[in-house]
Amino acid sequence: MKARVFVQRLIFLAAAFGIVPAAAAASTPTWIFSNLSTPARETNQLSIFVLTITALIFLSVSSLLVYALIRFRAKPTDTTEPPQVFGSMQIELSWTIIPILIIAVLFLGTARVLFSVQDAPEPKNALDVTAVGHQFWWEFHYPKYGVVTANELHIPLGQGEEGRATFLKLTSADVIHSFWVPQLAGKTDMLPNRVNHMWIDPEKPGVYLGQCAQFCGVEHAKMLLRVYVDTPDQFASWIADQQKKQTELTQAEAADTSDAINATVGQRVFEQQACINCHTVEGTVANGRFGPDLTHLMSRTTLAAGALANTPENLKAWITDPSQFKPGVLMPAMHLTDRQYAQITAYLLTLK
Ligand code: HEC
Ligand SMILES: [Cu+2]
Repeated sequence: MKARVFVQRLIFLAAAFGIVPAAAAASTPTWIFSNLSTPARETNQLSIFVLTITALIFLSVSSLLVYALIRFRAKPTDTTEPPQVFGSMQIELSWTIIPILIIAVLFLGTARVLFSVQDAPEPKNALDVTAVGHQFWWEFHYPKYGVVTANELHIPLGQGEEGRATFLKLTSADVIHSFWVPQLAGKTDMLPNRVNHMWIDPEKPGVYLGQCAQFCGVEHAKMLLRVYVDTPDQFASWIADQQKKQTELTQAEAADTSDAINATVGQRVFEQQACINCHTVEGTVANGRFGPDLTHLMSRTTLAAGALANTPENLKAWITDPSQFKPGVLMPAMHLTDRQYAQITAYLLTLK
């Protein structure tokens, strides 16, 4: 074999066994072996433990195999079959007992982590959040604060003196989704008519990226998830902002028929369309529940579950024809005029 072919095959093997993808993934924010929360850390330690044991088994079996292949290979001088061995109590006992012991160790180690993560008592000061999966976006409720938001979850720092863990109830409004933010915890499915639980206690403020981890339809790949871990002060002010309601149109404004492109006219146009049957803007007549809550749309950095950045141009393009960004999305193009879209956009931009 020529050296080049050999090197090519080596590279192919490395790629196939995940070395190259793993090296590339190690630098991304969704790398599963970097963990910044207790459940993720415990799961990670367990997986390293299991990997070590299985790697040792692999190494000893493969080196014994290679040794036997070389040591006992047929020699040109061999004319008869080597001696045949039938049945050996010692060998059979050892290859039964050793694997049982190994399995017992793996089982006990796994059960310990499983129970310590699953049965962790909820601290008194914990934050409760209910997360609902939708095709193809996330809804978040903060029952104690009366706050509802979408796609970008804000939670407080989980560790340290003022740390507050977040306890999540997970469910789905339609099909099965799965909540997965690798640096914070393992994935947990969101099932219709069932509530699953998980908790996270992030140790560093910042943005953590996640993704729906259960194929849920055509736009599954664009069901991205952002978790903002705030300092206690940031979190308190975020909650205070989210609790604010938007203003209703006065009777005069609602009766106004001007065609200007501004927020007031935009609100009137928005409220005359089916938008309000699917979206809520707290404090106004818009109270639809099928799509994301838009009350504080401008507090989010992305639109449509991370599909695009939340800029005025993107916002207008999105409401004009959502399927250009997410083909198969459950929000229809409303076939309004360009002026109407500009008016609605002017209104949406005020939803701070
Ligand atoms: C049939 C229900 C329906 C109607 C009508 C509808 N939408 Fe939507 N809308 C949705 C759904 C569902 C999504 C989530 C799409 C996704 O991310 O997959 C959405 C997403 C959005 C978003 C992005 C929200 C976010 O948090 O990122 C905006 C903005 C929006 N819609 C505005 C509008 C406006 C303005 C109208 C009226 C012109 C409208 N929608 C009409 C269902 C609807
Ligand atoms: Cu999903």
